[in-house]
Amino acid sequence: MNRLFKIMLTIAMVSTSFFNTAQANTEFTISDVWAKQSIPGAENGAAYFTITNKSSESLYLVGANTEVARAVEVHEHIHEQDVMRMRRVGELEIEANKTITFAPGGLHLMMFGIKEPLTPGQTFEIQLLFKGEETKSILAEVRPI
Ligand SMILES: [Cu+2]
Repeated sequence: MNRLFKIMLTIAMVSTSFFNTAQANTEFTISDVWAKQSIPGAENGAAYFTITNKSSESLYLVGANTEVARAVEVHEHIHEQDVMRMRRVGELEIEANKTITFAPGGLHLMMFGIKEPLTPGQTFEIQLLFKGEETKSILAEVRPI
C-alpha cells in the first residue's frame, strides 16, 4: 500500500465515522416481524413486529414503506363508545429501555393497496422510518390466518 493511498483511506474512515455520529444511532432491536396472509378480495393488510429500544433516549417511528403495497401507515386500535376503530399514529414514541409489540387488535402497520395477495411462507421487506435515524429494513414473514 503506498503512502498516498494510506492517507486517503484514513480520511475516508474518519469522514465515515463523522457522518455516523451525525445520525442519532439509537440502539434498538426488532424481532418477530410478520404479516397476515391476504384475505381473498381484500386489498389491505397488516404487519406486526416487536421493537426494543435499548438506549437511554426515546426513539420515534414516523413512517414505513414496502414494495408489496401502495402505502403503509402506523395504526392503533382504540375503543370509542364500544366500537373498535383504527387511528393513524403520526409519530410513535418508543421510550428508553422499553419494548413495544405490534399485534392484532393493537398497534399494526396498515398496508394499503397490496399489489399481489400475500401467501403463507412468503417474505418481504419493510422499511421503517425513524426520526433522526437511518432507514431500517426488516424482513416480514407471511403467516396463515
Ligand atoms: Cu389499520
